[in-house]
Amino acid sequence: VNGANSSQMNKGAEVGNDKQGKEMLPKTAVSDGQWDDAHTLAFPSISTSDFQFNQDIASDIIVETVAEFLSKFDNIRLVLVDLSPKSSILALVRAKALKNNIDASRFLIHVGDITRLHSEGGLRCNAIANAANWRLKPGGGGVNAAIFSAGGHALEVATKEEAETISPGSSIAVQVPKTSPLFQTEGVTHVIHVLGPNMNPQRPNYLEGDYVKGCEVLHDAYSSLFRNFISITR
Ligand code: AR6
Repeated sequence: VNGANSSQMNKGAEVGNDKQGKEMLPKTAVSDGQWDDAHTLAFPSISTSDFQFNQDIASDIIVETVAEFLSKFDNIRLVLVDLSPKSSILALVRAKALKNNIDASRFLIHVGDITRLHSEGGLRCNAIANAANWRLKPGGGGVNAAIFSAGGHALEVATKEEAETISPGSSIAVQVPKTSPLFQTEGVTHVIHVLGPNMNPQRPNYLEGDYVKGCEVLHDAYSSLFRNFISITR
């Protein structure tokens, strides 16, 4: 898609080995300086943990929607984030992004906490995405609990003002209040709540293993997220 050569790409995407010889992902090894003025969206893998969506299928959809989005818009950058260097979704996406020649300077794979990207990861991301629940409620574990906790009460209030609920495959952008620690410490101006497809029988909107519908909803979720991000930057 883009013209990054393989040596550039390897810099940000090298795989090391831990003591057990298992695959380990490095922290993002890309200088952030050139991107200070650029628009950057960090996002977690939607639906692949608590919502139990198949990670291999999800990684195809992530790479496809990212490639499409980056080819349409210049001067923006995307960062896929997960907590563990052993994250299998990060490994899958990294391998497929390399195979598809996605510009590694515009699509980063980052190990860390999405609520501490600047303070701990040295990354400036003006927007972060949340894998939300349909009621847009704080708590419940996963990245949703982390983002609402880091955003503080102000983020909860601002979210409520935007919407009461969200439907699968859609997203809602919320401006982070200036009083929120997420803005003050991390420089995050927007949280974009996304609701992905649910393959967990214990959760609402369960798709009963229907991956035709599930893929459609996950694709819509990322498209909606990226469109919402663009509308923020304009
Ligand atoms: N920073 C970065 N990534 C994280 C963090 C974090 N602080 N915490 C989790 N992840 P999940 P889902 C990764 O379960 O599958 C919630 O309870 C995690 O490793 O948060 O869409 C909501 O209320 C995984 O790769 O979201 C919903 O009810 C990814 O974030 C439900 O879970 C998404 O995992 C949504 O389930």
